[in-house]
Amino acid sequence: MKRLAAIFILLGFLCVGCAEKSTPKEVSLKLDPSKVEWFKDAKFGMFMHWGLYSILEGSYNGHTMPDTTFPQGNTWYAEWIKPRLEVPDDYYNGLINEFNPVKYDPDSWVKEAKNAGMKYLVITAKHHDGFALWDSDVSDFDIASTPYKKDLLAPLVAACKKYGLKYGFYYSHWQDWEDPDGAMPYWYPWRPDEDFEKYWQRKSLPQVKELIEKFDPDLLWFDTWDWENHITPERRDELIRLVRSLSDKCLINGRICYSNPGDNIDFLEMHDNAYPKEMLDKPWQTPATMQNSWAYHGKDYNWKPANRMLRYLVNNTSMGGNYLLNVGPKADGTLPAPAIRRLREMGAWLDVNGEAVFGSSPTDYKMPEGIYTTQKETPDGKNLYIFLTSPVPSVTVPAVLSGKCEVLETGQPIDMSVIGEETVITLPESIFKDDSIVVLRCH
Ligand code: JFZ
Repeated sequence: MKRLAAIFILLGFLCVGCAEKSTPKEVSLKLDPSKVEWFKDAKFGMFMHWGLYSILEGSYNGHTMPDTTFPQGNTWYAEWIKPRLEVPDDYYNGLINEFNPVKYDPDSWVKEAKNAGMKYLVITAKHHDGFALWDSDVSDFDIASTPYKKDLLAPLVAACKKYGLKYGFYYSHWQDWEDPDGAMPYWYPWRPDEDFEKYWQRKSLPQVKELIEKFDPDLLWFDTWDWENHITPERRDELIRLVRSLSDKCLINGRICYSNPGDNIDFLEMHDNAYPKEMLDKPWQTPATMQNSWAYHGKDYNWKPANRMLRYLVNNTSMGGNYLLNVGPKADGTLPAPAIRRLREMGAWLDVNGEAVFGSSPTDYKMPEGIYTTQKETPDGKNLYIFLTSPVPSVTVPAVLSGKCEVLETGQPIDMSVIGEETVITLPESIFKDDSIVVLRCH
C-alpha cells in the first residue's frame, strides 16, 4: 500500500513537471547564479573596439582628437570622432564603402588574448555609430554592405570556441547615430521618447535577438552612463526579459542602466578605467584602455606600461573584480604592435604567477598600499598569495601562518615568524631584482 502511494505521489510530481513544460511560465528576469561562476574565476578579458571609426584613427580633415577648437572635441575617444569632430553624416556613413579588413585573422587575435592569460573576449558588435560587424537582417548599415562583405563575428566566435575563451558582444542599445530614431549625444536635440521607441522596437531589440540567435554569446555588454537617457526601468527589463527568453547563460552587465541596474543584472560595470577601493556586493569588472582611446588612435601615444596594467589586474582580483582590457584593432584587421608587446609581457608574467590570480578569491586582510592578497585552495592546501608591487623589507599578515612561504615564480624559500596573532614575513632585497610584481605563496 505504501509503495502504491509512493508511486501515485511520484506520478503526481511527474505530471506537475509535464504541465510546467507545456504551459510556458513568465520568463524569469534572474539568471541561475551558477552561470556567473566562470566570470568570477576568469579575472581577465579582452575588450575590442572595432568599426568604421577605426579607419579614421582619431583624425579627420586635418584635426586630431582631442581638439578643443570643436565645442565637444576635448576627448581622446576615437570611436566618438563623428559627433565630436563634427564629421558630416554622409562622409562618416560613407566609410562603409571603405571598410575592408583584408588582414583580419581572428585566430591570431584570439591566440594573443589566450597567451596574454585572458579568459574571455568582448567585441563591439555595434557601437554608437550604428554600424554592425555582422550581416544583420535588421539594418543594412552593416558589414555586408562593405567591400569586405563577410560577417566578422562568426569566425571570431569560432576562434574563441577553438581556444576555449568565452565571448560576448558590446551592443550600443541606446545611442545610435545612424538610425533616424536612435539616441544622440546630449548636445543634440533630445530624441522624443516616442521616436526612440521606434528605434528600440525596430532595431535595438531585434539586433540583440539576432546576436543571441546567431552567435549564442556568453555575455552582452550594454552601455549607458550618467547622461540622461531613454533606458527607463521598463525598457531595461524588457531587454533583460528578451535576453533571458533566448539564452539561459548570457550574462548582462550593469551599464544596461548604469544609474539603476536593478537586481537582475549579472555583474556591475565600473566607469571607464575606474578601480574601486573596496569590495562590492556583486561580481564586477573595470573596462580599461591601453591607450587613452578605445578605438585605435594613430596619434594617441599614451600607451600604459604592462606593469601598471598588471597592477590594475591584481588590484581588481584582490577585490573580487575583473579587468577587461581593451585593444583597438586597425581598420585593416591587424592589432597595433604596442598592444601586442604589452599583451605578451602581461602573458609572460601570468604564465608564472597566474596561479595566484585565476580562480582565486579575495581575503579580508587590510594590507598597506601597494600590497595585495588573494587566496585559493590547491591540491597542497589553502594558499595565501601576496602581491608585492614595490620592494619592502617585510610584510605582516594579520593571521597565523604555520606552513611555508616561497616566491611563486622561483620557489625561493622565504622566512616567516608567527608573533601572537600575526605572521611577519621577512623579505630579502634580492627578490626585487626587476620592477615586476613579486608574488609570494604562503600557507
Ligand atoms: C562608453 C562609450 O561611450 C565609449 O566609447 C566606450 O565604448 C566605453 C567603454 O564606454 O564610454 C563612456 C563611459 C562613461 C561616460 C561616457 C562614455 N561618462 O561617464 O560620461
